[in-house]
Amino acid sequence: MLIQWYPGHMAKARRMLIENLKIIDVVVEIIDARAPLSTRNPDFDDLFVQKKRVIIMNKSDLASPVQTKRWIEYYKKNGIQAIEFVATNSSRKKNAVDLIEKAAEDEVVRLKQKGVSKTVRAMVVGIPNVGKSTFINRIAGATRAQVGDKPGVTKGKQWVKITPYLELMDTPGLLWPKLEIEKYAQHLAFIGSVKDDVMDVERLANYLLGELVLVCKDDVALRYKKIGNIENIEYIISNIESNYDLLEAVARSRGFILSGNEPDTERAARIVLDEFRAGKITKITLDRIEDIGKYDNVEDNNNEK
Ligand SMILES: Nc1nc2c(ncn2[C@@H]2O[C@H](COP(=O)(O)OP(=O)(O)O)[C@@H](O)[C@H]2O)c(=O)[nH]1
Ligand SMILES: [Mg+2]
Repeated sequence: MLIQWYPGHMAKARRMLIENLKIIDVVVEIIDARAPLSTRNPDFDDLFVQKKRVIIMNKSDLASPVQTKRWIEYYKKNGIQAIEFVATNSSRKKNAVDLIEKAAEDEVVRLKQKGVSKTVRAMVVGIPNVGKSTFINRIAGATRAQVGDKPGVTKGKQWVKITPYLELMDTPGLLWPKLEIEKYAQHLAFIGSVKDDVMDVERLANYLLGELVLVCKDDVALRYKKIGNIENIEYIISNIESNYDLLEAVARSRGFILSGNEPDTERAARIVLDEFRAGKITKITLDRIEDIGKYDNVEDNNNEK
């Protein structure tokens, strides 16, 4: 799957981020709860090793609640506090503010004992489209950060006062995901983090259906009835690269038929992607804890060649 990011933008965004790191106390990492592995930049651990960090599992309205809880426990075991979040919904703002303040608490207390009132400075970081701008707007309570995908757009440093002792940088730090791992690239494409016009949408939607059927066949069959009628579905999924049976079943379920009784798989593909991204098929977490390291090895092998 060919995906083109913009190396020039990436280098610049990374430089900006490292520059800004010097003046901040807490790094707020935003990830997409549907893909906690795929939407994390592999450099996070190295870049932020000296910083207090928290993880916001955003878009948790679209993810499996059980899986999100498991991920939060996993991060906690690794010494990072994380919360589930829905940046498009106002109800949990306080959880995020508490989380960030708590991360800097030791330092605040230490300085207080010296008679210094410390203002905690936090920066939001993440890969494109995870909801960084929406999060900042939600926390700041105004439309300060522009929502949309415009990598490389930079402004002067601005701080938004969240509480008397907490300030948030209004420009998020931008990093890129690890696209060399095919599985991660695919998951990013499923959730809409990669522009569809650089990909074959039919192939993409067909792969997505294969992955969904493996995890939650009943939900998929409930939405696209003819998928429930497919025989040998395991065989079809294990040969997903050489057939479009799942996508054709979606087209027939919706009555998307072309002349000659041909299923309109292109139209079906767009519907599947749109409905999945809107959370209409099911709430699903594509990256699971048991997948940690599973695909990284594949990449290591490639490097040795
Ligand atoms: N369903 C859902 N959509 C969200 C959430 N947060 C952000 N979005 C949407 O995701 C898209 C990308 O958000 P944006 O803030 O521009 O991402 P950024 O590139 O990281 O700054 C927008 O369409 C948002 O409305 C969320 O918690 N749930
Ligand atoms: Mg943004």
